[in-house]
Order: sequence, then structure tokens, then C-alpha cells
Amino acid sequence: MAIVHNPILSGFNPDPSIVQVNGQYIIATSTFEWFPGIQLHRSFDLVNWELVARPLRRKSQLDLLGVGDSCGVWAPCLSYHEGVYYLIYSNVKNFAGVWKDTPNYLITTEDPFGDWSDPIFIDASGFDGSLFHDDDGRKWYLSLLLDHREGKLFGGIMQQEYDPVNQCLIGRRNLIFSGSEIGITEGPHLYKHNGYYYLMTAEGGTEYGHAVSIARSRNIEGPYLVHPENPIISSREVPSHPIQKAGHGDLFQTPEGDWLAVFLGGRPVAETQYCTLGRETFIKKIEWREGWPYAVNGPLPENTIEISGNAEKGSDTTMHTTRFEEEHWPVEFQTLRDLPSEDWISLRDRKSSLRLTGRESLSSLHRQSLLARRIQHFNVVCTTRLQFAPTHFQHMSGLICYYNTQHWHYLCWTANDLKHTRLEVLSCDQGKVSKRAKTDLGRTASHLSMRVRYDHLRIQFEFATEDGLWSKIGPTLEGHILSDDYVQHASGKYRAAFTGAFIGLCCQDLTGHGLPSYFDYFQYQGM
Ligand code: 6LW
Repeated sequence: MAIVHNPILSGFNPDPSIVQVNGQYIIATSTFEWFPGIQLHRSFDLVNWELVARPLRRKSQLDLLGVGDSCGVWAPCLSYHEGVYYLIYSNVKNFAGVWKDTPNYLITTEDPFGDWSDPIFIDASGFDGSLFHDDDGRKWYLSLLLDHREGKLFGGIMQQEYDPVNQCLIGRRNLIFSGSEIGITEGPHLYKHNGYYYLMTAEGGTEYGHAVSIARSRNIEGPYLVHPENPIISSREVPSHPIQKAGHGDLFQTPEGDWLAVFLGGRPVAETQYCTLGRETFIKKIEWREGWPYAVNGPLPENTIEISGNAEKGSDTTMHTTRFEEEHWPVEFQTLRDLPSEDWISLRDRKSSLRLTGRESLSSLHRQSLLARRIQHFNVVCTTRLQFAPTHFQHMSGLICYYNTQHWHYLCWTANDLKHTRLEVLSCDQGKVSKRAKTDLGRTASHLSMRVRYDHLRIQFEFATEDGLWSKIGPTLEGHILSDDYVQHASGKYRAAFTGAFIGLCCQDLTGHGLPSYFDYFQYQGM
């Protein structure tokens, strides 16, 4: 037997959609305002997973400039049929008002880790687009219907045939499922098994009431009857369970015919409601009884599951040092909304260093010079060394713990009025920026080393000058403000917040004249 450890994809990896093709498993997860779009992880044994690629690499596939925090790429649907991989994805333009603007696109490829096609626009009636390939050769598009009338939002699951030749929806649009009594019905995926169509949905909202629901019908257009023991996966009834928010699932089979489901979940830091690693991907076994799927060992997510085979988990190499000597930075890194281009980010400008050209502020929804990676461990230490020559308080660069434009902690190298090196610890909480610490180094340093320790809910910055002596700077900072749970509810009015905490490098030149900073390395150590 082999042991699979949950989460199989740690850190901000929500809304998993999975295919199994010739024994290779591929999971697609949401990436929101982070670029490139959609994470593809691969496994050959369900035990070991690696981040391999992100398909949305061109502006023609994904334009994120100006999208709000936690907008952008929501809930991809990955499917495979007769040698072709299909990806449906939403590019949510805004989620703040009564209307949401949620165009859905389709891209295809024969090599999921190579280039994908330019997008085909499908429909914008709601998010969570999904594609089902029926065994009669017809293809069906599903999504939730956003209904803004009379204060509604979730208008049920709509379905319409997709014509792959003319690349458009055809025929009647049907509302096939209004949801179970749990409600907030989204994330539709359709399956066919033993003569039934099975409709899996995410219900209860993607927080602590979340659930994986399922219904079935003999007719693809319904009516769909809800599972007699719905939901099949959830922790909504057990608030003390260490894995919460279980929902948004996708069913799949192994080559041997075993059934499993992947789904998202969150791990609150003990005694709190804060899931600082965001919504992660988990897995459970599924068994069929009397024509219905049931989660093995009940609906609660499990820390481990046993599967056939003899795979062993590889060493969780938790020390990654990136020395910026390669042609490209490691796949773990993403930029914010903007495509990388030589004018603002370069590995070729100076040997063994990354240049970030100072651009817009940390409040900008457009062109920030920021490169970061999601945290994937509850206890993380990240270190970097940079060369910067600020002469004005509007020149800033350094190490940042970032959730969104309104929530971050920043160890910032800037200049005082004597043009000497000034280090500041800045925090942003619900958009309000506060200076937590500052120190003038009394001269102009050429290089500085920076380090951050993010240990569960506590963050501490450190720095060292050329003498290599490390000093703490600033107080212990609030790690919980970089979580969905805090951002959604802190202001008293619910705010969309679906991403996760990142740690990375950034540079701002608010004069607009592009002062650069150069980073020698970035080290991530997870414990
Ligand atoms: C996603 C929806 C959901 O589109 O959260 O977990 C939304 N459920 O299905 C964003 O991740």
C-alpha cells in the first residue's frame, strides 16, 4: 500500500480540476491576479506531485491589468478527450459590485506542459465554467448563472451545448440544477457512469460552510436528484476538525479503475480561524454504493489516505536557493498582474542577479515590479541580498510578505533627507499603511541582506549590512492579516479574498524614472 499525505498541493492551490491520462495525473488550480495563469501540477503515483507549468503565459490568453484583488483566474476546468486537453477558465474582472463581469474562455493543446492555443470566448453569464465530453461525441458547457436581481447572486447551474467546429455555444440554454438545500451552488463538473449523469458542485460558500455536493439524472438536461446523504465531502458539521473549508471537488479514476476526488480545504492555525496557507488541494477515496458515490471513511477530509501501489513520498526538499544565474527564475515564482518583460525584470542585465526596475506603488492594480512565491509551510524563513541606490523617499525596494494591495508587511530600503540609507518596516492592514520601525544607517550602503521569519501567525524582519551581522528590525508583525479569513471579514463588510500569502522581492520608483534594484539570490526554507 502507498500513503498519500494531505494536502497533496500545499499553499494557495484552490479549486482543483484533475485528469488522468495514461497513468499521468494533472491538476489545474486557480491563480487569480497572479501571472502566469493556472498552476499545473503533475504526478504518476498520487503520492509525489510537482509544479510543472502555467498555461496562460501570453497577454492574448490572459490580460490581468487592472483586475481587482482576488479577481482574475477563478476555478479552471481541465478535461481530456481523444488526444486533446481542454482548459476552461474565468477571468473575473471585478467582484465588488452587484455585477461581476466574468468572461469564460477555452484553450486547447495536445501537450499540456507546452504551448496552449489562444482563447476562444465562450460565455460571461457566470464563473466556474466547465466542459463535459459526452460519449455520443457532443460537448456541454456548464457554469453557475450569476443572478443580480433582488439581491440574489447564485442563480443555479446552467448548461448549453458547445460546438467545437464553429467554436461557440449552440442550442437551448438550460438551468439544470438550482442546488441542494445547502445553496450557494457553484463549481459544476459533470460525469457519466453506469447510465447516469452525475453533477458535482461546490456548495455552502468557500469558507467554513463549504461542501462537495452531488446529484444525478438519467437525462443530461436533468432533472437532477440530490444524493441521499449529501454532501459527500465536507467539514461544515465539525468546526473542530483540523481541515476545514472542504469543497469544490472533482472526481477521477486511476488506470486500475479506483475512484477518488480532489477538493480544496484550509488548515486553520491552531485555536484560530486563520488559514495562512490559503486554500490547498486535498484528496479522498470514493466508493460506489447503490449507484451513488460515497467518500471512504465518511465526508471529513483525512490527513492521509492509503492507495494501492508502493510509491513513497520523496524528501520534501524545503530549502530552495535561487541564485538568479539561470535563463529564468524557478517555476514557483509569479508576477502580479503584469507579464514579465525586459523593461522591468531581467536576468540578463547583470551576471548572476535579478534586476527589478522600480515602477508603481504597492497599491497599484496595474504595473508593480514584484516577483514572489506562495508560502507552502507554516514556518518559513526567506532571505535575500540586494544592491540599491535610493536617493529619495520615493525610491523603495526590498523583501515583502504580500496578500493583496491592502494587506502586506514590507522591509523597505529607501533614503532619508540626507540621501543616506534608511530601512523601514511598513505594514498595510485594510489599506492603512503604518511605519512599524525605521533605522538610518548613517551612510549609503551598497548592499544589504534581508530576512523574514514567518512562523504561523508571527512575522519578524532582520537585516545585515556588508559586515554580515544580522539584526532584528521592528516588532513581531501580525501574520494573520495575510489570510483569506482576515481579509474577508476584517472591515466588517465581506470582501472577496480567495488567494494566499506570498513572500518575494519588489521595487518601487514613484518618481516614474525607473531606478533599478539588483537581487543576488532568494532563499526559501520551509519547516
Ligand atoms: C470559485 C468557486 C469557489 O470560483 O471559490 O470554492 C471561487 N469555490 O467555485 C474562487 O476560488
